[in-house]
Amino acid sequence: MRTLLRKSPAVAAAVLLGLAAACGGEVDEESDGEPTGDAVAETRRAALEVLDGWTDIHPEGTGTVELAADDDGTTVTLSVSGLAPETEYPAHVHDGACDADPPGGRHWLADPDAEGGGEPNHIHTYVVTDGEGAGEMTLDSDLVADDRAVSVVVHASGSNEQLQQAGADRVLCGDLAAG
Ligand SMILES: [Cu+2]
Repeated sequence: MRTLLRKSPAVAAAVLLGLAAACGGEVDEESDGEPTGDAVAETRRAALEVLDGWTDIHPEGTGTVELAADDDGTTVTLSVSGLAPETEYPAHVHDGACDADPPGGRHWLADPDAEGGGEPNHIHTYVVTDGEGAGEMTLDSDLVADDRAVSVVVHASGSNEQLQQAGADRVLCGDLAAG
């Protein structure tokens, strides 16, 4: 008679990863808060705020983003309002804080050492606003956003008058925090 109690390698690996994440959390007290590339179990959120240059153009610009990462990937839920109507805005997970220069730093890369091209290496999406300048989207990425993922940046799309007026293509930024 066959036993149904054998452990699958996938389950064993998931258990090991879970333990590794838990251990990483416990030794965090000794770190100075610098990103380590460790997985983060909790959901992180950010309030998106209008960046310099865009405060006059989109004074009501605001939004929220939620990043839920587990061993299988990351779900990004993005909501914006107060932007231009019926416009597509690219949004990315970034590796710097919103008070960095430029705001949000660079793209978060799943493999920071990878050469360009090939497999997708960063979490990029876009949100399309409705007639009122509001929009929502949800993205499921296979990439696991670790603690090097620091912020989410919403960019202006294409080249237009507003873009030139603002002098920068970064419209909104939010620093990710647990909770
Ligand atoms: Cu970006």
